[in-house]
Amino acid sequence: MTAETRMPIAPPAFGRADLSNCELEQIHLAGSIQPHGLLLVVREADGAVIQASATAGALLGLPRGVLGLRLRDLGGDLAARVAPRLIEPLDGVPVAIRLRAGHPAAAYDATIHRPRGGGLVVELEPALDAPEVTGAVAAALSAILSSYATRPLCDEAARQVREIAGHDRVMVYRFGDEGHGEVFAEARRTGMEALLGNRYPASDIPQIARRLYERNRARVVADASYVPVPLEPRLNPQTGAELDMSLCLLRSVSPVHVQYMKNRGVAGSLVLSIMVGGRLWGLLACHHDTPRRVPYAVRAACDLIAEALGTRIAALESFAQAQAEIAVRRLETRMIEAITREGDWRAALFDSPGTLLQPLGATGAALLFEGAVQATGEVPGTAELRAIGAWLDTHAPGTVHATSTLGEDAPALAALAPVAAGVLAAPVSAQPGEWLMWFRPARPRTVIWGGNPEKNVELRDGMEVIAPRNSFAQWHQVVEGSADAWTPGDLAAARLIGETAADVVMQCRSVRMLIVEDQLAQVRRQVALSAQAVVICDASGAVTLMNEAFERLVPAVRGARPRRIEAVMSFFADAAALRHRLRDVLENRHPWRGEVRLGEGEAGGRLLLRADPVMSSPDRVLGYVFLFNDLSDRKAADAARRRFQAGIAESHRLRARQLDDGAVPAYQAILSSVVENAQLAALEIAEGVEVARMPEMLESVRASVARTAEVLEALARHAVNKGGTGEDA
Ligand code: BLA
Repeated sequence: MTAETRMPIAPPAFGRADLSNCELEQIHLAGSIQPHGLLLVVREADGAVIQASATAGALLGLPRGVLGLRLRDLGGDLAARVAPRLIEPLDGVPVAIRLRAGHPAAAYDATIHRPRGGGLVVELEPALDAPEVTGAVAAALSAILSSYATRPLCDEAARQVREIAGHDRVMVYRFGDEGHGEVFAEARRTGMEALLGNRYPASDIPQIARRLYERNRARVVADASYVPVPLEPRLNPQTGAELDMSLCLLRSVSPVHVQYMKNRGVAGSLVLSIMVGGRLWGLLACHHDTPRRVPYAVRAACDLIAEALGTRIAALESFAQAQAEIAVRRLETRMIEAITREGDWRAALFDSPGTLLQPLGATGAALLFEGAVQATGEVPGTAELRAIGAWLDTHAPGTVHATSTLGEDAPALAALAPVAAGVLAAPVSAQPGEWLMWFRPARPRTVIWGGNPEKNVELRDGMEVIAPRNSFAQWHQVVEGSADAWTPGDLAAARLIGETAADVVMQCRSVRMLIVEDQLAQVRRQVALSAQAVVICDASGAVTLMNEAFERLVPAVRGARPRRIEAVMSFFADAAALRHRLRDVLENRHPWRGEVRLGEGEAGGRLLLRADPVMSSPDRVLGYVFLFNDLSDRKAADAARRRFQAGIAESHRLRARQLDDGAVPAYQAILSSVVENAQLAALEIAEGVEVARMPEMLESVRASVARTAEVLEALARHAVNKGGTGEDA
């Protein structure tokens, strides 16, 4: 459970934590110190001590106590040494001063700081002779700088710190993703049991303590069996509140933790924070089997090493990230090349299995894009890949998402664990269902805990009480159904590859848009200039194109520029019936053919309308096409044909009768073939000639037949009048 979900519970005071609230124990309001030193809260206006640890007077040889005394009353050069430092803000790393104090005066290491909430805190620890540390620090720093991998770096740091601090055991304790910790490196006295590799649960170090350790970087417990010395008075008279002891070196530590140390058999500790990128990455924990005070110089030297260690880790992690970035940049170039070469960027990702798998140490990878699925390595089936995509769409839309326990997060997908217990996914577009994903199989593995991680509760007198671990026997836990965790580096690489792919997708789509727009413009020009009258509207009925041929046919639309197809139809007569037809076309997607008449003022012309819905799939309509044919031309042509037929027949009959008179059969045969020829010509004309020109053409043929007949008749008459026979002609 997180601190947030527990917020309604009042945070327990220092030393009053129980199982329900230990995460929130107010450890910075300890109200007490470790007994080997003393703490004074000084009113700066007059230098008077207003709050002090209960034994301060005794330690300084002032049997009546120190409350109300001025700093200058405390003996030695205390006041003189502290005074010059008071011009500093003193709100960060406490300032350390070697000075003398007390009656008789003795040497102390003093640290002064101003806590949040006001006041001046002066802490005194009897001075200890420190070994010369500068040489050791210099050696340690150069060793740290020449390390090129995190583990040997931490081994080296543990060794160097042990050299300087002299504790029996020095561990680099590294925090994992779930807050648990692992002994990542260790230097120990020979003969001691190794703790290297052991894992401890997150609850061993509460979040509130971790936040404190981000500010207070070096902490000492000199003797775990100490009896805390309370501050007197408990509340600061100036603020009326408890003293914020976050930065106090002598702060009494949580009794839960003291018990933990005792359970472990640790009597003295020095713990340093390892900060990487502003976050508590881990701890340098030094344990000693016997009580051990730490001279100021040693603590400072170890603090420096922890600081350098954190910086070096940050550098190495960034280096790993930079390497991933280089690999991804290379991939980007290849994607763009693939577009030019193969017209498809996806080819670059799938041309060899290592391309996608290697940068993330994944065993499988897949791309869901534009409805297609491509995959490499060990991956679930296509339907399952789509199911993962759908799950991501609802649970992590638009973000990089990582899990090493897919089956726990999405129980419906638990069966995929043998190939995909670990999923790392990056979106490649803003479109749902377009993901690049990587997979890792479930890998049963043994986690070695330094004691049963769940045994933080024990029964005392029949009551459940919280208790820090008291069995540190190794406890082996077999973890099943989960994959190796994705590292921040994996996440960074996935994010980069995803972003790169998204860029390429965007670029591709933009290029495609330009090409399609160009093609559209061309087609639009062709349609606009076509002699065939057409109106096109989109699926909603909005007119997207109305060509010139249509405007010539219905000149009234020129000024009106109707925006909807319904409005176009209002230019035709019998609007009510037409609207009914139109609704059937638009709503039921029924094609329709029929005759329409132009409305008033359009000279009553008749048109044949072909209305067709255009479907891209059975349930998706792209729009509608309305083609208009001028029926007045066609009608005129039909009439001309009928006139032609009638005319031909007539001339045939007439002439035939007249020729019969003279009865010259040869003339009759000639006329028959002339008519036959004319009818054939008329057939050709009707098939091949434009409707508009047909009447004219037919008329010319008809006229030609009529003339031929006339000529024939004249000829025949002439022959009869001559009195000769046809045979002679
Ligand atoms: C503090 N617990 C700590 C600290 C460590 C550990 C290193 C920091 C001490 C410091 O910085 O001075 C735990 N120490 C470990 C572990 C190893 C180790 C895991 O050497 C392994 C090798 N502790 C518990 C439980 C609780 C708890 C169950 O085990 C309560 C739920 C509390 N631990 C606890 C508290 C602190 C702490 C409250 C803060 C101590 C303080 O600074 O006041």
